Amino acid sequence: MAQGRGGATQATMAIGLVMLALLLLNGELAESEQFTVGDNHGWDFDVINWTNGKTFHADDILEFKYQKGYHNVLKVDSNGYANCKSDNPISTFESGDDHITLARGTHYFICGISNHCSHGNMKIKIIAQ
Ligand SMILES: *[C@@H]1O[C@H](CO)[C@@H](O)[C@H](O)[C@H]1NC(C)=O
Ligand SMILES: [Cu+2]
Repeated sequence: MAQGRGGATQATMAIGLVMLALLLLNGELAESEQFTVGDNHGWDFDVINWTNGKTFHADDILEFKYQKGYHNVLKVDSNGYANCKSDNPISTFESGDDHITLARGTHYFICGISNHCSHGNMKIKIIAQ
């Protein structure tokens, strides 16, 4: 009796461990990551290629650090991104230290100040998996 229960418990634990391993392999238990956009340069000119080689996931957090008033962060649609249109953003951030949590999908951010987007490459496209 005691032996039978012990066996069942061990089997349950083994199954549990296998499931845990599968979840870990799948990245399901991975904690959300925080990225400082532009790394040490922050949200600044020529940030456009900062995303190269990075993988983003839903619930990751982007931190945009910049001098308040000198830059801002506009979340725009694909057209706004392609044409650096700052007149109709989805949302506007301008604290100088903005934290944006990514939903799954494609996100576009540009700087809406002067011609920083069109002439300064201050734009990023983020695909959150
Ligand atoms: C970004 O990468 C593209 C393609 O490699 C390159 O042509 C462009 O000059 C880069 N832009 C900046 C600002 O680094
Ligand atoms: Cu700017």
